[in-house]
Amino acid sequence: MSKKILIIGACGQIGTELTHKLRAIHGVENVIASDIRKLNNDVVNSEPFEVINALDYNQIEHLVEQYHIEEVYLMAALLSATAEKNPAFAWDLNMNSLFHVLNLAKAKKIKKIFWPSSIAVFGPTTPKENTPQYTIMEPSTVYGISKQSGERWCEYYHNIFGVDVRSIRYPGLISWSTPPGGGTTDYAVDIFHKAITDGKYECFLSSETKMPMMYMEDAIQATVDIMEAPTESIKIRSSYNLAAMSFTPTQIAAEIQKHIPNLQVTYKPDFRQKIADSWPASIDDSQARQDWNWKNKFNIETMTVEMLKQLRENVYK
Ligand code: VAH
Repeated sequence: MSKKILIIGACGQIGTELTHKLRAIHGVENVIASDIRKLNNDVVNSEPFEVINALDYNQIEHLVEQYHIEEVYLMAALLSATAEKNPAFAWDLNMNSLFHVLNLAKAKKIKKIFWPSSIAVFGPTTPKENTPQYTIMEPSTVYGISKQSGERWCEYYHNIFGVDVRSIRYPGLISWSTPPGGGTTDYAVDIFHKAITDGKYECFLSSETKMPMMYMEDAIQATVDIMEAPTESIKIRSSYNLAAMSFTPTQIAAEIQKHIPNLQVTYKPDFRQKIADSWPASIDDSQARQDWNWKNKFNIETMTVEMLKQLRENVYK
Protein backbone atom coordinates (compact mmCIF):
# COMPACT_ATOMS: atom_id res chain seq x y z
CA MET A 1 0.00 0.00 0.00
CA SER A 2 1.31 3.51 -0.84
CA LYS A 3 2.61 5.54 2.08
CA LYS A 4 0.47 8.43 3.33
CA ILE A 5 2.06 11.87 3.17
CA LEU A 6 1.02 15.15 4.84
CA ILE A 7 2.13 18.50 3.39
CA ILE A 8 1.81 21.41 5.82
CA GLY A 9 1.85 24.74 3.96
CA ALA A 10 0.63 23.12 0.73
CA CYS A 11 -0.64 26.44 -0.70
CA GLY A 12 2.74 28.18 -0.64
CA GLN A 13 5.26 28.69 -3.45
CA ILE A 14 6.98 25.33 -2.93
CA GLY A 15 4.02 23.53 -1.33
CA THR A 16 1.76 24.02 -4.35
CA GLU A 17 4.12 22.33 -6.80
CA LEU A 18 5.26 19.77 -4.24
CA THR A 19 1.64 18.69 -3.73
CA HIS A 20 1.14 18.06 -7.46
CA LYS A 21 4.47 16.23 -7.79
CA LEU A 22 3.93 13.93 -4.79
CA ARG A 23 0.37 13.18 -5.90
CA ALA A 24 1.65 12.24 -9.36
CA ILE A 25 4.12 9.81 -7.72
CA HIS A 26 2.06 8.37 -4.84
CA GLY A 27 -1.56 8.92 -5.91
CA VAL A 28 -3.84 11.85 -5.05
CA GLU A 29 -5.57 10.00 -2.22
CA ASN A 30 -2.22 9.32 -0.49
CA VAL A 31 -1.07 12.96 -0.27
CA ILE A 32 -3.00 15.10 2.21
CA ALA A 33 -2.53 18.82 1.52
CA SER A 34 -3.05 21.26 4.37
CA ASP A 35 -2.71 24.96 5.08
CA ILE A 36 -3.94 27.64 7.49
CA ARG A 37 -6.61 28.67 4.98
CA LYS A 38 -7.89 27.53 1.58
CA LEU A 39 -5.36 29.76 -0.17
CA ASN A 40 -4.94 27.98 -3.50
CA ASN A 41 -8.01 26.65 -5.31
CA ASP A 42 -5.97 24.37 -7.55
CA VAL A 43 -4.52 22.57 -4.51
CA VAL A 44 -7.69 22.76 -2.41
CA ASN A 45 -9.99 21.46 -5.16
CA SER A 46 -7.70 18.59 -6.08
CA GLU A 47 -8.57 16.94 -2.71
CA PRO A 48 -7.80 15.71 -0.01
CA PHE A 49 -7.27 19.08 1.69
CA GLU A 50 -7.44 20.01 5.38
CA VAL A 51 -7.33 23.40 7.10
CA ILE A 52 -4.90 23.23 10.03
CA ASN A 53 -2.71 25.62 11.99
CA ALA A 54 0.94 24.56 11.84
CA LEU A 55 1.27 25.94 15.37
CA ASP A 56 -1.38 23.59 16.79
CA TYR A 57 0.25 20.29 17.79
CA ASN A 58 -3.08 18.60 18.48
CA GLN A 59 -4.46 19.49 15.05
CA ILE A 60 -1.37 18.02 13.34
CA GLU A 61 -1.41 14.93 15.57
CA HIS A 62 -5.12 14.40 14.82
CA LEU A 63 -4.49 14.52 11.04
CA VAL A 64 -1.54 12.13 11.38
CA GLU A 65 -3.76 9.62 13.24
CA GLN A 66 -6.84 10.15 11.03
CA TYR A 67 -4.95 9.54 7.77
CA HIS A 68 -2.22 7.17 9.11
CA ILE A 69 0.47 9.60 7.92
CA GLU A 70 4.03 8.26 7.59
CA GLU A 71 5.85 11.30 6.14
CA VAL A 72 5.45 15.03 6.78
CA TYR A 73 6.73 17.83 4.52
CA LEU A 74 6.70 20.99 6.65
CA MET A 75 6.60 23.86 4.15
CA ALA A 76 4.88 26.53 6.28
CA ALA A 77 7.10 29.53 7.13
CA LEU A 78 7.44 33.29 6.90
CA LEU A 79 10.04 34.17 4.25
CA SER A 80 12.82 36.74 4.65
CA ALA A 81 11.16 40.07 3.78
CA THR A 82 7.88 39.27 5.55
CA ALA A 83 9.70 37.95 8.61
CA GLU A 84 11.56 41.25 9.05
CA LYS A 85 8.17 42.94 9.43
CA ASN A 86 6.88 40.33 11.91
CA PRO A 87 9.93 39.02 13.83
CA ALA A 88 8.08 37.49 16.83
CA PHE A 89 5.48 35.70 14.73
CA ALA A 90 8.11 34.58 12.21
CA TRP A 91 10.21 33.02 14.99
CA ASP A 92 7.08 31.40 16.50
CA LEU A 93 5.81 29.95 13.21
CA ASN A 94 9.17 28.90 11.76
CA MET A 95 10.42 27.27 14.98
CA ASN A 96 7.40 25.87 16.83
CA SER A 97 5.90 24.24 13.74
CA LEU A 98 9.24 22.42 13.38
CA PHE A 99 9.25 21.32 17.04
CA HIS A 100 5.72 19.91 16.65
CA VAL A 101 6.74 17.75 13.69
CA LEU A 102 10.08 16.71 15.23
CA ASN A 103 8.26 15.67 18.43
CA LEU A 104 5.72 13.62 16.44
CA ALA A 105 8.67 11.74 14.93
CA LYS A 106 10.38 11.40 18.31
CA ALA A 107 7.13 9.84 19.61
CA LYS A 108 7.26 7.45 16.61
CA LYS A 109 3.92 8.76 15.31
CA ILE A 110 5.53 9.53 11.92
CA LYS A 111 8.56 7.97 10.18
CA LYS A 112 10.19 10.70 8.09
CA ILE A 113 10.28 14.52 7.84
CA PHE A 114 11.27 16.98 5.13
CA TRP A 115 12.06 20.49 6.36
CA PRO A 116 13.23 23.35 4.09
CA SER A 117 16.20 25.45 5.06
CA SER A 118 17.66 28.25 2.97
CA ILE A 119 20.86 29.94 1.87
CA ALA A 120 19.55 32.62 4.25
CA VAL A 121 21.37 30.70 7.02
CA PHE A 122 24.55 32.39 5.73
CA GLY A 123 25.32 35.98 6.70
CA PRO A 124 27.57 38.96 5.83
CA THR A 125 30.69 37.25 7.30
CA THR A 126 30.24 34.09 5.19
CA PRO A 127 32.54 33.68 2.15
CA LYS A 128 30.34 35.02 -0.67
CA GLU A 129 31.51 33.00 -3.68
CA ASN A 130 31.14 29.22 -3.85
CA THR A 131 29.96 29.19 -0.22
CA PRO A 132 30.96 25.83 1.28
CA GLN A 133 28.71 23.35 3.11
CA TYR A 134 30.58 24.06 6.36
CA THR A 135 31.58 27.69 6.97
CA ILE A 136 30.92 30.82 9.05
CA MET A 137 27.18 31.26 9.58
CA GLU A 138 26.09 34.53 11.19
CA PRO A 139 22.67 35.20 9.60
CA SER A 140 21.47 38.76 10.05
CA THR A 141 17.78 38.20 9.27
CA VAL A 142 14.98 36.78 11.43
CA TYR A 143 14.30 34.22 8.72
CA GLY A 144 17.97 33.20 8.50
CA ILE A 145 18.29 32.92 12.30
CA SER A 146 15.20 30.70 12.42
CA LYS A 147 16.54 28.49 9.62
CA GLN A 148 19.99 28.19 11.23
CA SER A 149 18.38 27.27 14.58
CA GLY A 150 16.06 24.83 12.84
CA GLU A 151 19.04 23.10 11.23
CA ARG A 152 20.69 22.67 14.64
CA TRP A 153 17.49 21.12 16.07
CA CYS A 154 17.05 18.79 13.08
CA GLU A 155 20.57 17.45 13.56
CA TYR A 156 20.03 17.17 17.36
CA TYR A 157 16.76 15.22 16.99
CA HIS A 158 18.46 12.89 14.50
CA ASN A 159 21.53 12.28 16.65
CA ILE A 160 19.77 12.00 20.03
CA PHE A 161 16.34 10.53 19.14
CA GLY A 162 17.05 8.87 15.77
CA VAL A 163 14.54 11.08 13.93
CA ASP A 164 14.81 10.69 10.13
CA VAL A 165 14.61 14.39 9.16
CA ARG A 166 16.07 15.58 5.85
CA SER A 167 16.66 19.15 4.71
CA ILE A 168 17.81 21.32 1.82
CA ARG A 169 19.13 24.90 1.87
CA TYR A 170 17.06 26.19 -1.05
CA PRO A 171 18.42 29.14 -3.04
CA GLY A 172 15.99 31.67 -4.51
CA LEU A 173 13.23 29.70 -6.25
CA ILE A 174 11.59 30.74 -9.47
CA SER A 175 8.16 29.40 -10.38
CA TRP A 176 5.13 30.40 -12.44
CA SER A 177 2.29 28.65 -10.59
CA THR A 178 2.06 30.97 -7.56
CA PRO A 179 2.49 34.75 -7.28
CA PRO A 180 5.68 36.09 -5.59
CA GLY A 181 5.34 35.72 -1.80
CA GLY A 182 7.44 37.79 0.57
CA GLY A 183 10.89 36.59 -0.44
CA THR A 184 13.87 38.82 -1.20
CA THR A 185 14.64 36.69 -4.26
CA ASP A 186 11.07 37.08 -5.51
CA TYR A 187 12.11 39.96 -7.80
CA ALA A 188 13.23 37.14 -10.10
CA VAL A 189 9.63 35.85 -10.21
CA ASP A 190 7.93 39.23 -10.43
CA ILE A 191 10.08 40.41 -13.36
CA PHE A 192 8.64 37.64 -15.54
CA HIS A 193 5.05 38.59 -14.71
CA LYS A 194 5.67 42.32 -15.30
CA ALA A 195 7.61 41.65 -18.52
CA ILE A 196 4.48 39.99 -19.95
CA THR A 197 1.82 42.27 -18.44
CA ASP A 198 3.50 45.71 -18.46
CA GLY A 199 6.68 45.47 -20.52
CA LYS A 200 8.45 47.22 -17.66
CA TYR A 201 9.65 46.36 -14.17
CA GLU A 202 10.99 48.36 -11.24
CA CYS A 203 13.41 46.06 -9.38
CA PHE A 204 13.64 46.43 -5.58
CA LEU A 205 17.32 45.35 -5.67
CA SER A 206 20.32 47.00 -7.30
CA SER A 207 21.20 45.82 -10.80
CA GLU A 208 24.38 43.87 -9.87
CA THR A 209 22.98 41.96 -6.84
CA LYS A 210 24.14 38.42 -7.59
CA MET A 211 22.25 35.61 -5.80
CA PRO A 212 21.96 31.83 -6.05
CA MET A 213 18.77 30.80 -7.87
CA MET A 214 16.97 27.66 -9.05
CA TYR A 215 13.96 26.81 -11.19
CA MET A 216 11.16 25.28 -9.09
CA GLU A 217 11.06 22.04 -11.09
CA ASP A 218 14.67 21.36 -10.04
CA ALA A 219 13.93 22.22 -6.40
CA ILE A 220 10.94 19.85 -6.33
CA GLN A 221 12.96 17.03 -7.91
CA ALA A 222 15.73 17.55 -5.34
CA THR A 223 13.13 17.37 -2.55
CA VAL A 224 11.79 14.06 -3.87
CA ASP A 225 15.33 12.73 -4.42
CA ILE A 226 16.60 13.49 -0.92
CA MET A 227 13.49 11.90 0.64
CA GLU A 228 13.76 8.77 -1.49
CA ALA A 229 17.53 8.39 -0.99
CA PRO A 230 18.65 5.44 1.16
CA THR A 231 19.24 6.48 4.80
CA GLU A 232 22.93 5.64 4.66
CA SER A 233 23.50 8.15 1.84
CA ILE A 234 22.19 11.09 3.90
CA LYS A 235 25.37 12.13 5.66
CA ILE A 236 24.26 15.65 6.61
CA ARG A 237 21.36 15.99 9.01
CA SER A 238 21.45 19.77 9.42
CA SER A 239 20.75 20.79 5.81
CA TYR A 240 22.37 20.36 2.38
CA ASN A 241 23.66 23.25 0.27
CA LEU A 242 21.92 23.21 -3.10
CA ALA A 243 22.50 25.34 -6.19
CA ALA A 244 21.77 25.50 -9.91
CA MET A 245 22.72 29.00 -11.13
CA SER A 246 23.53 32.49 -9.90
CA PHE A 247 22.58 35.70 -11.63
CA THR A 248 22.07 39.45 -11.17
CA PRO A 249 18.94 41.43 -12.03
CA THR A 250 20.85 42.76 -15.08
CA GLN A 251 21.51 39.22 -16.28
CA ILE A 252 17.95 37.92 -15.87
CA ALA A 253 16.60 41.09 -17.50
CA ALA A 254 18.92 40.56 -20.50
CA GLU A 255 17.80 36.92 -20.76
CA ILE A 256 14.13 37.92 -20.80
CA GLN A 257 14.86 40.69 -23.31
CA LYS A 258 16.02 38.01 -25.76
CA HIS A 259 12.28 37.08 -25.91
CA ILE A 260 10.64 40.42 -24.98
CA PRO A 261 13.05 42.98 -26.49
CA ASN A 262 11.07 46.01 -25.31
CA LEU A 263 11.24 45.12 -21.62
CA GLN A 264 12.37 48.19 -19.64
CA VAL A 265 13.90 47.54 -16.21
CA THR A 266 14.65 50.23 -13.62
CA TYR A 267 16.26 49.77 -10.22
CA LYS A 268 15.02 51.20 -6.90
CA PRO A 269 16.60 49.27 -4.00
CA ASP A 270 14.52 49.10 -0.81
CA PHE A 271 14.95 47.40 2.63
CA ARG A 272 15.41 44.07 0.89
CA GLN A 273 18.79 45.18 -0.52
CA LYS A 274 20.40 44.78 2.91
CA ILE A 275 18.96 41.26 3.19
CA ALA A 276 20.25 40.31 -0.27
CA ASP A 277 23.69 41.79 0.47
CA SER A 278 23.99 39.50 3.51
CA TRP A 279 23.57 36.34 1.43
CA PRO A 280 26.06 34.38 -0.73
CA ALA A 281 26.47 35.11 -4.42
CA SER A 282 27.09 31.45 -5.30
CA ILE A 283 26.95 28.09 -3.50
CA ASP A 284 29.11 24.93 -3.45
CA ASP A 285 26.64 22.03 -3.49
CA SER A 286 29.18 19.27 -4.20
CA GLN A 287 28.18 17.33 -1.05
CA ALA A 288 24.57 16.90 -2.27
CA ARG A 289 25.84 15.91 -5.73
CA GLN A 290 28.13 13.34 -4.10
CA ASP A 291 25.79 11.95 -1.41
CA TRP A 292 22.47 11.59 -3.27
CA ASN A 293 23.26 12.38 -6.93
CA TRP A 294 21.75 15.86 -7.05
CA LYS A 295 22.03 17.60 -10.40
CA ASN A 296 20.10 20.54 -11.75
CA LYS A 297 18.36 20.41 -15.13
CA PHE A 298 17.65 24.12 -15.74
CA ASN A 299 20.03 27.02 -16.32
CA ILE A 300 19.17 30.70 -16.85
CA GLU A 301 18.48 30.25 -20.55
CA THR A 302 16.25 27.17 -20.32
CA MET A 303 14.50 28.47 -17.20
CA THR A 304 13.62 31.73 -18.97
CA VAL A 305 12.14 29.90 -21.95
CA GLU A 306 10.11 27.63 -19.65
CA MET A 307 8.88 30.44 -17.39
CA LEU A 308 7.64 32.55 -20.31
CA LYS A 309 6.01 29.50 -21.95
CA GLN A 310 4.19 28.44 -18.78
CA LEU A 311 3.07 31.98 -17.87
CA ARG A 312 1.72 32.60 -21.39
CA GLU A 313 -0.05 29.21 -21.54
CA ASN A 314 -1.42 29.06 -18.00
CA VAL A 315 -1.57 32.50 -16.40
CA TYR A 316 -1.80 35.22 -19.08
CA LYS A 317 -3.48 33.19 -21.81
C1 VAH B 1 13.46 34.40 0.42
N1 VAH B 1 12.86 32.91 -1.41
O1 VAH B 1 13.80 35.22 -0.41
C2 VAH B 1 13.32 32.94 -0.02
C3 VAH B 1 14.63 32.21 0.05
C4 VAH B 1 17.11 32.29 -0.33
C5 VAH B 1 15.85 33.07 -0.20
O2 VAH B 1 14.77 31.52 1.23
O3 VAH B 1 13.22 34.69 1.57
